[in-house]
Amino acid sequence: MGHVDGERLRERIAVELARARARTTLLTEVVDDADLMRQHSPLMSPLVWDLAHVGNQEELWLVRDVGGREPVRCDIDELYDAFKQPRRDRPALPLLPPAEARAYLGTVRDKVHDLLDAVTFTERPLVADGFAFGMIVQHEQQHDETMLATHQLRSGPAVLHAPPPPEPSVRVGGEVLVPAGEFTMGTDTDPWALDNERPAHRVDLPAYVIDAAPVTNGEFAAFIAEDGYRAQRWWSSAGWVHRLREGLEAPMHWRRDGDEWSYQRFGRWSRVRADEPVVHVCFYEAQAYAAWAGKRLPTEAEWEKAARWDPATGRSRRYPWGDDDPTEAHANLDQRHLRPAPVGAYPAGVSPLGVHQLIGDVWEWTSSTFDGHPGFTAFPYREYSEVFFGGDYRVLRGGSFGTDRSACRGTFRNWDYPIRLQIFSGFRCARDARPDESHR
Ligand code: AVJ
Ligand code: FE
Repeated sequence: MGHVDGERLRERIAVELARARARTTLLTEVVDDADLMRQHSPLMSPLVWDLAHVGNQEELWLVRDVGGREPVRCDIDELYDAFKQPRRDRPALPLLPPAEARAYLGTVRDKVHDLLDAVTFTERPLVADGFAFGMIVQHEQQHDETMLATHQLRSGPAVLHAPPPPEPSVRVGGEVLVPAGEFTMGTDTDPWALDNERPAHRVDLPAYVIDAAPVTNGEFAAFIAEDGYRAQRWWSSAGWVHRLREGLEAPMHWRRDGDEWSYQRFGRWSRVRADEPVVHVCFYEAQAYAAWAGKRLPTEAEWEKAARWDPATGRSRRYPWGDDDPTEAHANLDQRHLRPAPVGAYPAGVSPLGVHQLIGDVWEWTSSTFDGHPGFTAFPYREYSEVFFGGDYRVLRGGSFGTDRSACRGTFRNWDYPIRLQIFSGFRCARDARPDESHR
């Protein structure tokens, strides 16, 4: 890493750290202390836990590991260890009160700026290309998205505000054929890609067809209207058991208003907008809808080929639109808007094959369980990804309106239990190509 590049990287890291912290601050200053300490759902931590956990991870990885500095405080490591403290138990812990948590984050961040001034981006893997800093930026942004999901679950008057997303400017619908053949999945070169996105490897897929857009509220409402929730034949056996136990009848936060549907978005109720991607559905609901539609969910590899493969060059790109970082024109990211954008609102984000809104708007459930790519090695710690492999987790792709662009790429992988719907989860459908389609 040359001197000039090193300076540019230092600047980029400082900007990204500041952007993450501004978001954390916003999400935790719009509610009062009692609200920060409260658990809004057993699925979520009190916001003040996320807050101090963000600081603690930054201390562990940057201050102590990269910097080799004295601990800021080592009496709280256990409290903020996600593996030692299950979410439902977190409100009962002797957590740092909000003012103390904020002071802690400030002290840690000051030390990180010290460190950033002094660090050389050597070939030591943890610091090469600023990886550890990038990992911590993404960690904070991921918790910010989690805190945003907590905001969606809290009751009371609205405290978050944002302009509406853009209106559609192109007509998008139907399906796109992806021809059979190999493509490169994963990456070796994206400097801040996390361990589970690596290594790059070739995957050969038969021809398939994928929806040009995520499934919309209007489409999902048709499934409800045709009694999709009551017809066991559309549901997997695990899905049906879950649907009965939870009494699922519609996406989370929906309510019937006469003949129509309304939904609650960050404390405000409004009529459900038909052309917006559906959000807050669990994997089982997505799977049932797909079966009803005569389709299925895409595999993770199918999602990634549709998002990254460029038929003109045979190369896999970083994003559907190419290798450039996302801008406002490409995708609905960064909590810039507080809801998914209607289908057709991001023509500049289209993939070479004509698939829209793969990045941003809603996380998309895939049919794949979460596992390492062939040749996976845990880095820098097993607890980020590896301990979740081989479990019951399903992979989600593409990021949501609440995902920051630093934590979103064509290779980025999210995962959760199939019953989860408090995350900003939606989906699109796929199917095998028929012989008459694939030999044109
Ligand atoms: C990748 C979103 C599943 O929030 O559990 C945060 C990210 N890992 N802290 C999560 C994460 C450690 C993770 N997800
Ligand atoms: Fe974490």
